[in-house]
Amino acid sequence: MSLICRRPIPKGRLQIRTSFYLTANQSVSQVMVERFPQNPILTKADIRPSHPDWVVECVLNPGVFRFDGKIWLLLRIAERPVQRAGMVSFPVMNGDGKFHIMEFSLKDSLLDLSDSRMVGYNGATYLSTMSHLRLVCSEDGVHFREPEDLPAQIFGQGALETLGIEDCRVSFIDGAYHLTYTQVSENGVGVGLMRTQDWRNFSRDGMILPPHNKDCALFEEKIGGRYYCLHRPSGLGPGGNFIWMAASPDLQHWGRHQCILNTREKWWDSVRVGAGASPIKTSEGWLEIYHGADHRHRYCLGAVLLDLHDPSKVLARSKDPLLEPVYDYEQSGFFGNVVFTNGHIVDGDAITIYYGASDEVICGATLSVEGVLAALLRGD
Ligand code: MAN
Repeated sequence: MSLICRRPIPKGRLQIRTSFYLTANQSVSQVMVERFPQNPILTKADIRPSHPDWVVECVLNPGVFRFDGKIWLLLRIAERPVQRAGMVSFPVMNGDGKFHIMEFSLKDSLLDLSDSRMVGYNGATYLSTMSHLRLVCSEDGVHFREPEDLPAQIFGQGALETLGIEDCRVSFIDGAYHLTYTQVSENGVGVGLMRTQDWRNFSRDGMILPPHNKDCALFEEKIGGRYYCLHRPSGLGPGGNFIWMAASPDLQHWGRHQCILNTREKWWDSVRVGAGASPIKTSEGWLEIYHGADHRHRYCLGAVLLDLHDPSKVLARSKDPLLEPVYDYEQSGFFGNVVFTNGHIVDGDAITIYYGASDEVICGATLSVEGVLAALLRGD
């Protein structure tokens, strides 16, 4: 049994222990997560809006990959028109790719703005911002810029992306980058797939997991002859916001669905769990960094270890979060108390995660594969 000491309040910006325990024999075990001293590394001030009369409200939740000798982030950029006094407005795309602006008076009693991410109106739910994806690259993984020679912006297209595209995971499979991302429209929220080899030409394969579904992370190799993914369906009635696994012969048609990770009542991941980026293959199993949120919408990151040969078997799961919102930029912003990741780079023992903080800025942190595995196997 372990006695859990609550995490110390951080004093500096450099390095803190985010999981800290005293075990029964009084030895101290911990998983060190080192935030980048430069955090946040990207804010909305760094990003030009895609339309002259729009503002960038959030830059968040990047997919991450290596290409052409550099580290790349596929940022989620959330925008809306400059807000007029007394009004709320947001963009919606028509099926033909043209944007139009919806606007309501703040005095309208049918308006519900209780969640900053959404606009409720007369029973319908819209998003308060529209997201697209934007490429930036870096030599050092800390200082990012838009590429000079590649198209940087990817917008939603068609009837299933009229309210935008979000939170893209980038997986490298069979020589091609596979982008699994959230497609949002008035019809619902589902998972789309795009593929590219050169980041110039994309094939759009459409919706691979229908509403309500998001947080789809592909395994980067076949297991027992099949492709696998983690995904997060949810709906009304029995069930919840749990992580599921599915198998596919071709990455487009998914079946053999199984629920593999539930929420834990009264824990930091009591209300929702969702996969981060592609699982990391280790000698002990597939290591997945996932997000969990509680009833206050406080989002933390934890880890789960899945069997190498049958990844539906959960071998171990974090008790305490690996990363939780403790700094100002993680606690306050567009939607505060959120750390959310869907992208990382693995280099030997080092995992560098890139994460959205407070749904507004982008940060980085490093942790050790061995350190996380040791903590999981100890039962921390
Ligand atoms: C959802 C997603 C994420 C977002 C979190 C926190 O899970 O839409 O994009 O970061 O909520 O708001």
